[in-house]
Amino acid sequence: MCKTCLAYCPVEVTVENGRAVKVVGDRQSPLYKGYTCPKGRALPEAHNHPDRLLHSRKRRVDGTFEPIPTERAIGEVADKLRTIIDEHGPEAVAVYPGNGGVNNPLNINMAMAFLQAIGAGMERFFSVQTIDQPGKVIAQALHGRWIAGPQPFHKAETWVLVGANPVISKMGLGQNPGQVIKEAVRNGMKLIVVDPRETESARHAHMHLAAQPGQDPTLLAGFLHVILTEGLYDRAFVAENARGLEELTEAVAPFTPAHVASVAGVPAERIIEAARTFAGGRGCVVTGTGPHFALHGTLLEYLALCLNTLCGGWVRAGEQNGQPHVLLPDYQPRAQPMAPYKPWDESRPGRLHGLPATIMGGATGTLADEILTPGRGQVRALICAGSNPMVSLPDQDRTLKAFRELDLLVSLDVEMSNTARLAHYVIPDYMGLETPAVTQFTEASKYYGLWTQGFEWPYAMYAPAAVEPPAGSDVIEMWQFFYELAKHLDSELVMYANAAGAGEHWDKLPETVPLDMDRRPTTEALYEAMCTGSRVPLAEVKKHPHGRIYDDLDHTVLPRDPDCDARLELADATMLSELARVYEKRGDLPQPDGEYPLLLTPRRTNEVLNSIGRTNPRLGGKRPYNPAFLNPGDLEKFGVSDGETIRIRSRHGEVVGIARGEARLRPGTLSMSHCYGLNPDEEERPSREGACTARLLDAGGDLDPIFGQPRMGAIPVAIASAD
Ligand SMILES: Nc1nc2c(c(=O)[nH]1)N[C@H]1C(S)=C(S)[C@@H](COP(=O)(O)OP(=O)(O)OC[C@H]3O[C@@H](n4cnc5c(=O)[nH]c(N)nc54)[C@H](O)[C@@H]3O)O[C@H]1N2
Ligand SMILES: Nc1nc2c(c(=O)[nH]1)N[C@H]1C(S)=C(S)[C@@H](COP(=O)(O)OP(=O)(O)OC[C@H]3O[C@@H](n4cnc5c(=O)[nH]c(N)nc54)[C@H](O)[C@@H]3O)O[C@H]1N2
Ligand code: SF4
Ligand SMILES: [Mo]
Repeated sequence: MCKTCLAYCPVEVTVENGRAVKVVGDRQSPLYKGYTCPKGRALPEAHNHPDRLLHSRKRRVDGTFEPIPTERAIGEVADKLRTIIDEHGPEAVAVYPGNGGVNNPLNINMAMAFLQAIGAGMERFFSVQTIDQPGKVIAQALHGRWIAGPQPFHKAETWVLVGANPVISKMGLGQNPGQVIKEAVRNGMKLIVVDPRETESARHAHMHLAAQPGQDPTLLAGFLHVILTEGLYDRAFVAENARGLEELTEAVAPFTPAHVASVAGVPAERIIEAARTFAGGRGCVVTGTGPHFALHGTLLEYLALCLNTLCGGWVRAGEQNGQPHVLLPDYQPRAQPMAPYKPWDESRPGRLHGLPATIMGGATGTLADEILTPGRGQVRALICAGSNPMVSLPDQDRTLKAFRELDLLVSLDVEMSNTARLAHYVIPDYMGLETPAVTQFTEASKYYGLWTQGFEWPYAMYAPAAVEPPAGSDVIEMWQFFYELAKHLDSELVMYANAAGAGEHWDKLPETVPLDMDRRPTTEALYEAMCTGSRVPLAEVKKHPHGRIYDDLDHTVLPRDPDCDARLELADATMLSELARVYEKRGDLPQPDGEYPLLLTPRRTNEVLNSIGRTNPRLGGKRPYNPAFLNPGDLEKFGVSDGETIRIRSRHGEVVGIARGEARLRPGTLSMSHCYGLNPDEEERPSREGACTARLLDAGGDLDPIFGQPRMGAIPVAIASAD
């Protein structure tokens, strides 16, 4: 399987002399039918890259690196950690796992187990999700989770994509998203896309609303207004399964089409038409990273969940489970909610910004401040596990300043990334084709909110490793690194296996598996342990080398349990007061002005995954930089020509980029991909490595009050020719 992203596409690998030389999609896959994206097909070039890290490196005092045997490097890291823990406590140690670890579910699992074992706990687990869409998990907790899952996309009659572009990101739709969308539309689905760009996913849409970036909560409140005032919702479902309808109706009353039109920049008739269209069939409103970055991500997700509850987004009794289990535990889905709960704890305040402890763990947007702020719990050792915070964390200058203060920075990577270049130790990992694969991770990601990943089909697959790491290399699997580190520190690791849930409520509680600390288990054995109690035994899944759809099992949703008194919450007090503020302040978000007339919005590039693939000659090689896309009218307005080098300035920072015209973009928007560029202490070469948009973001500015995500989208910026 290609495990570069959670789509986990099955592939056919041609191996010559022990090296992968060609990768194509597996045509015999019953679900993917041969689909891959360019990143999957470029896996050979990634694995065989001449600059791939094959040995550990240790930083010298002058900043250059010397090779060091991996075992010795781990021993030295452990010694340094012991000194730091003795002096400052385990809270001084943090882990930041990233997308480079997605290829093996044991990686994150073991990173968490390691932090628990040394006593640092989840507050020192800085997950990538808290700078992604943490609002999804928080909103789901506040609204309640529908156990039987959402309507599957391929069966839905209506669908709204709010700032999500699955054709490029594969998020939400992992299997040939372009084709799946085309087919759904051909079968009658009314697809509505809300995006400042007429995206690849919008190409077949029934409606495209190019709303003002960041004003999505207002737009969704407008949809609710229309649906509630026109009585277009499912009364019987709401009466049986939800509460708070009156309060919600009152809260969205001011969001009249006229108000929404004036804030979101979409004509009132189009808002009414979109709301009626969505309510006219069964389907879901789902959200993506774009609007989540504009500070009101939780509210946005909460309003989307309310729309889904009102208009039949959830799977009912007698229908098929929307996200059936195969390698997750056997459980009986019922047409009922998990009760809402509060996912934060004010009685356990964090160190910074008055943020409470949440189920999300550490607030990654504040990681630099956690390093820079003295006191108990100051982070002094950071392990970056398949992550590249030098370009992925908001506020690059602050990240550099913080990382220079660290007593210990370790990077587990496959190349000398922006972050590895600053590390004290760099440890080389296996790559995706060198380890076995199971689809349980993708299945389980459904618990991280609506439209994260998960399978709409009862599908599972196992694949053995296709190749060995290059001969003579000294690599270690990421999970093994944490295991060895724990062993050096005399800590006992306990792994959580087969977790079916998140936060407080679980479909089934995970099994705890204490690891043998004398003899290191194999990856295979741990995969077996992780699938303990799965609906279908892993051994059975292994019999089908192309994967299998288990539609012969019963996935029918049972009726609501008569004893169940849980209800979906339509009127969470925190959310409704945020909504009132959004109304009062017309979006509650700084708007473009004469000085900063454009809004910077994020987007994804098909050839790379964040910073992964930039150095692959077959991917980044074609266009190694991230253009600054602008509407051609804006190019003219600001006197910039297509291809010209420009300075992009926000209230916080500045970068140099290359302007490109894109007619599909809403005027007033500057659309750019992230995770490009070099470090602030390196020479900027915009047409070679691109521009790091993190420099334009302020990690100490506006933060989400619950989980501390800084504003990362809809940022007012100005441009000027660099000449
Ligand atoms: N401005 C801005 N910032 C953003 C975003 C945005 O849209 N705009 N998006 C945010 C989001 S959603 C996310 S998820 C984060 C991403 O944040 P990160 O996960 O920190 O970023 P990546 O570039 O995905 O980092 C992956 C790292 O893993 C390495 N790698 C690749 N393969 C392997 C492997 O097999 N093993 C190991 N050990 N390492 C490997 C790569 O070389 C790279 O250094 O960025 C966030 N930051
Ligand atoms: N090829 C590729 N695939 C990826 C990644 C990658 O880097 N490359 N990254 C992976 C990661 S880490 C993640 S989290 C997922 C993300 O998956 P998605 O969220 O689907 O990511 P995008 O494709 O960037 O889609 C976001 C859309 O939001 C729009 N947008 C920006 N600002 C706003 C706004 O304020 N309002 C609205 N309504 N729209 C807005 C953008 O124009 C863009 O079309 O993708 C994953 N898959
Ligand atoms: S990177 Fe492409 S080929 Fe690989 S899993 Fe994701 S979508 Fe599939
Ligand atoms: Mo992400």
